[in-house]
Amino acid sequence: MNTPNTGATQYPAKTSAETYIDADSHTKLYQQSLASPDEFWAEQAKRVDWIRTPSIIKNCSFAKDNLSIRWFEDGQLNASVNCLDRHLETHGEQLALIWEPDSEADAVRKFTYRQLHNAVCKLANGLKSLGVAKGDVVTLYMPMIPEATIAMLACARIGAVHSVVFGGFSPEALAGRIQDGQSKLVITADAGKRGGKRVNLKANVDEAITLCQPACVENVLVVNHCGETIALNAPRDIDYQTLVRNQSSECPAEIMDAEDPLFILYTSGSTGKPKGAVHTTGGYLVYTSLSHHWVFDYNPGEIYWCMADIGWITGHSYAVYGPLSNAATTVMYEGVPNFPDAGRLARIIDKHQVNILYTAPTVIRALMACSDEALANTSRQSLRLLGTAGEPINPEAWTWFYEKFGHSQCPILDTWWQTETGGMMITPLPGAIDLKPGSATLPFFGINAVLVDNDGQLLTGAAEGNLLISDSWPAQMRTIFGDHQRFIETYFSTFEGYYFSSDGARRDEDGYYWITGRVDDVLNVSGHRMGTAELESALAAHPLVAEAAVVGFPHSIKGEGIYAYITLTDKQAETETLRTELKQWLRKEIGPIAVADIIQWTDDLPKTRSGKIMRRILRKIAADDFDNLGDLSTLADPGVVARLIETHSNLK
Ligand code: 6R9
Repeated sequence: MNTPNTGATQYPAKTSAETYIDADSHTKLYQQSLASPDEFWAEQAKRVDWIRTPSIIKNCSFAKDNLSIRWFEDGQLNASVNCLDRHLETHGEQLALIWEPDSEADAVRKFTYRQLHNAVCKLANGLKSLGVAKGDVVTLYMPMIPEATIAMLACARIGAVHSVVFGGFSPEALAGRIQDGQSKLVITADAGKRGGKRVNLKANVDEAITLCQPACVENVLVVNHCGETIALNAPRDIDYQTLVRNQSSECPAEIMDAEDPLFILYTSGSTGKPKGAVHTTGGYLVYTSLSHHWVFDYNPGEIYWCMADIGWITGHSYAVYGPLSNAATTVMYEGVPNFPDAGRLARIIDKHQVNILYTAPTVIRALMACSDEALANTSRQSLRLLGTAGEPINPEAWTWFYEKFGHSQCPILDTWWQTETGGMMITPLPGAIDLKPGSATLPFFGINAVLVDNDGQLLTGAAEGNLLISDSWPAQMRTIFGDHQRFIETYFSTFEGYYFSSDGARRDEDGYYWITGRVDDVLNVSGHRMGTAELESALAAHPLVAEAAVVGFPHSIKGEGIYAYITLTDKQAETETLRTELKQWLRKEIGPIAVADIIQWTDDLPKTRSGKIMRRILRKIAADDFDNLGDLSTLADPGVVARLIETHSNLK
């Protein structure tokens, strides 16, 4: 990112309440967290209620031949008890969840901690009555409704492993994830609502199940959310209300070992099918609870809104487990930020008097593009802190968000992390770390970030390189579901002895980190991760496509757009009709988040003599950056580059 490297600016730390930590104690505590991790994490683990307190804290090695990631391993606990039961005595009547519907005309739903506890216990008992037991994988394909949170916590309560699949994924993508996890149960809704439109989730589940061969799904639990009359296919399909109605609102929680899996969440990598990231119970809960507490400086009684969909890691860690373990009052919103107009987000903030907002750069850029409408008739004076995650935030968007949206009163917490890391890794702490627009600032406690060049040489001081982490942290993913070897190869083999994030970063003279983006073939479109390999194989599955190469290109709202170079089996077919058809095809194969912005027909792709596509060249052409194509000498046919540039230029 092209960011002026100005000195850290003293943005106001907060406008009310007490901060938990100041600059001096932050520095001391950070150093202690690296020097004595056992001592530091034993202390932090106390914020969680343990059934058996751990005596072994950290047992980790990043050595490729002896990889071990175990935290609090002799401890026992239950995540749902930590998010619910332990708050009942002191916060039982406090709101845990405020649900804002897609349409402003519909009713808000609210749950106190006691009501949420009851709902979770009823569903947990219902799941048990269906034969769901500890260790079973339950797939959730849900809209953003309270039942999604309830289902996650009900699984956690009985030791079932939830695997949430984003509701925007296609039946094909859902089927792959159900099949990989061998789920016996899918929890869904008749439909979801987004921006006034219906998403027919149940119909997608039906289609996905027919694609799962051999069949693994025994039951489908359906929440009647939209009042659609949908066919329930008995005895497989079960109505949610009917199942929970007569269940007891008490359900003893399963005793889980710290290293028992809590959930699987699929994420895209640069190659192959999506990876099921496995997160375990103890370390994940300690880390998400601690980071939510410190990064958002959460004070009792505040209203906290994380906008992420529960289908993504941000929704897991900072809409569910982090805030609920801290007895926060959370807002959940069903719809999209700019429906029915760009002012919706700010209206929700005023309506529920939101104090802390956690969102994504793509949302900020979309609102900034219609700034007047986004801010009209709202005060947003309740806001105290603003957070972002998911992609680099450009300084223009940062400044608009800070000055206009937050009235220059709220620090912006630009948090860098990944599905794999479970929690925030590089992030400001309000009151303790000064901000620089566009920088995620400094590593969180216990995180030792390092930069290396492509040969693995450590870079010191101000430098730019590959971002690695040199030692384990409690919320780290433990394995790829069903493929531990792939886990080792993906994250611990490129630079031995380190966790490789696949992101690049620059460190400035103050030690601040500026994330430059992925260094692998993963695209980040509106904060959604997509592997180029996945997109390419989906396109190549079309009968007229001979070969497809997909790259990202700079997009003013989405951050990155999808640019596909396609060779057809029949040149005559290079028509606008086919272009439209291929765009629809991609949406159908992957889901509505996969929108090909530009399709360029080409007879040939730039390949090395050994047949590898040189994406570097394709990326530069897509970005109109023709002067820096780099070394072309390894190309089998250097002439292809000029032809690609010519067609690209004619496309515009
Ligand atoms: C939490 C989440 C992870 C990838 C990651 C990086 C990008 C996330 C960022 C950021 C710059 C930030 N990313 N946060 N880039 N600044 N604050 O988004 O997880 O969906 O797994 O994506 O997102 O490239 O590698 P996930």
